[in-house]
Amino acid sequence: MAATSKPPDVVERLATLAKLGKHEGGIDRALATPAERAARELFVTWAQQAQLEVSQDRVGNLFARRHGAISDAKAILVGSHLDTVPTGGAYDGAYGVVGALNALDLLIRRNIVTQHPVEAVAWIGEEGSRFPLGCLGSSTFCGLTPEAQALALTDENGLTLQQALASPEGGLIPGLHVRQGRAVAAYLELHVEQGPVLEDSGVSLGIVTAIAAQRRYRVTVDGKSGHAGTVPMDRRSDALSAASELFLAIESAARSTGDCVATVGKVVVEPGGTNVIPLRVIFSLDVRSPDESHILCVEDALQKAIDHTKRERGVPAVVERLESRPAAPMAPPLREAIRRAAIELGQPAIDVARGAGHDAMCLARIAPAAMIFVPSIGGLSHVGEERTSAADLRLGVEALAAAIIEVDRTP
Ligand code: HGY
Ligand code: MN
Ligand code: MN
Repeated sequence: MAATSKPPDVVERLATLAKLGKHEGGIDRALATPAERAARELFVTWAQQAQLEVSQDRVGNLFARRHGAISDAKAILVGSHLDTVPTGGAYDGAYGVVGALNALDLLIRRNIVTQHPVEAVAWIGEEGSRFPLGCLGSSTFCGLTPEAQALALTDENGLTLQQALASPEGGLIPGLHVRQGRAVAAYLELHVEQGPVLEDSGVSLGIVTAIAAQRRYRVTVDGKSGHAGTVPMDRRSDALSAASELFLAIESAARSTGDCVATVGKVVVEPGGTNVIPLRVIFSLDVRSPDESHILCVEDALQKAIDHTKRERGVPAVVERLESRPAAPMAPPLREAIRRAAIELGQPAIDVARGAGHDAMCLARIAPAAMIFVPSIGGLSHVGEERTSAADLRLGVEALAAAIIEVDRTP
């Protein structure tokens, strides 16, 4: 492609993306909604501008391929996700997708031909905000989630992923080549750190050492309803009071392990009347640790607390495990390739171990994977205030392009 137009700027593209799903509390781009579909369409438009070969798999993951010198070589995949949490920021996920497209654009403009094909990727449904499985697109691509199981997942309105992907306003993008197969030589993901380590250290590039193990659950607590004004306190089986005991047991167990983080992020109280004793509470639980045995400690503590509330309050509870991802060490040869790339750019880079989950933890199960972080201002993420400086955003794209070249040379 003759590089006539000016190179796309990652800051401008992210500002364009950030308008999709924008509301006063941040950005909401849940999978297969019109805003998230519009973001996927932008990916296709930008990929076609760079004359990359666009394809889409059956669950909606998007790929933009640049051929390499060795046509039948496995591809180097470089990507992240375009969906967000309900109050997301402009950078979590989107930065890695735009960064991948812009890094490929840099290679094209500089006439740098890689041996391997390189594909920019937009994974669907990484956040698990609408369908109850995180890394939905990448885990299906990697064969960790059977495609039929993914398509059968239902949202809170009982709509299946398959039905959502069939909807004209939020579903699959029509007319794209259907991507088959999952031959991957290596995977790179550029992401904002979502924590304070880089900012505290004054270094702009982070090389991820490993991604923590993560488990997600749904807990259903069943009590007895009744009139708020007439049932004496000693004759209640209040589902919300019982659930509150479980919340505190989870918190103290996580604290006691020293490195676990446990979060009850969503609580539904039924029937939800101000003068009705709660009949049922359904809550989400997200537990992570670099050491999977510590997650089991929290699971055990929760079960003990459930046994206690059943005995003492007559309120039983059931735990469903929705997702379990082992810790994912990042591939040392790729980490060294990123380190060499940083040196070429004359930039310091430090190792960072982080708790956020990423699509890289799925790709790491089928190929060598590695991640590059840039600083998050104030360590903030999953909030509308998520920020990263323009200089760091641009540096990350240069580092990603240099890392692709280094990885391409790594046997
Ligand atoms: O939950 C996570 O760590 C990721 O943002 N999905
Ligand atoms: Mn996220
Ligand atoms: Mn993310």
